[in-house]
Amino acid sequence: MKKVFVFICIGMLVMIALIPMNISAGDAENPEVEDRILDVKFWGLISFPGQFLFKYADIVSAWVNEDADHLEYLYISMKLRDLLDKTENLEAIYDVGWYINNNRYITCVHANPNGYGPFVFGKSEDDDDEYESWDFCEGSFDLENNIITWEVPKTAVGNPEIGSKITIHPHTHLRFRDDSDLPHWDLFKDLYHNAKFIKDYTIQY
Ligand SMILES: [Ca+2]
Ligand SMILES: [Ca+2]
Repeated sequence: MKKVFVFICIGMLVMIALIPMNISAGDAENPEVEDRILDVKFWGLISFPGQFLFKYADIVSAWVNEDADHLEYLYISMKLRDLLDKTENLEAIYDVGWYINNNRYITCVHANPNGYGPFVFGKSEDDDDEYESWDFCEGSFDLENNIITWEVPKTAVGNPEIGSKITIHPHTHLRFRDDSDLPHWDLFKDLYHNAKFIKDYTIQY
């Protein structure tokens, strides 16, 4: 009886060892940030009816991911209620700010009636809201799933070590088009301050 018990214990240990580890890589089902919906606000402050007009600016969630086949990149993603490749009138600005190793970065892309792009990322050299160093990166507008993704080369953000934490802060802004003569005020915003949760992402590779 004792031998049977030992065999069962060994068998259970082997099974546990064979179960793949549940790595907490971010994706649409397991985002680092889950925002509320219907919360695009005038000046970022005032709620209003007619949110259906601005579904393309309404953040649903955001996450960070890595790909074992492309270890050289960090993938930063933002999901909207209804992403459009062209806006009708306003300039839509999609930003995900992030901290890693006490350095402050942001990924950004604009969409307007001419289309979207380019995908860029910036670094704040003095940890304020201004980003001094900008560079282009690859990115995608997945209209089927309403997801924007930036592919940021790790070499451009200090090659973060395994175990480094990233905190992301997604936000969107709508304003008169950059190529118009109207003032470039941020008329409507969706901010992360009312998110349901914000979790850190841990570098896996
Ligand atoms: Ca939202
Ligand atoms: Ca929000």
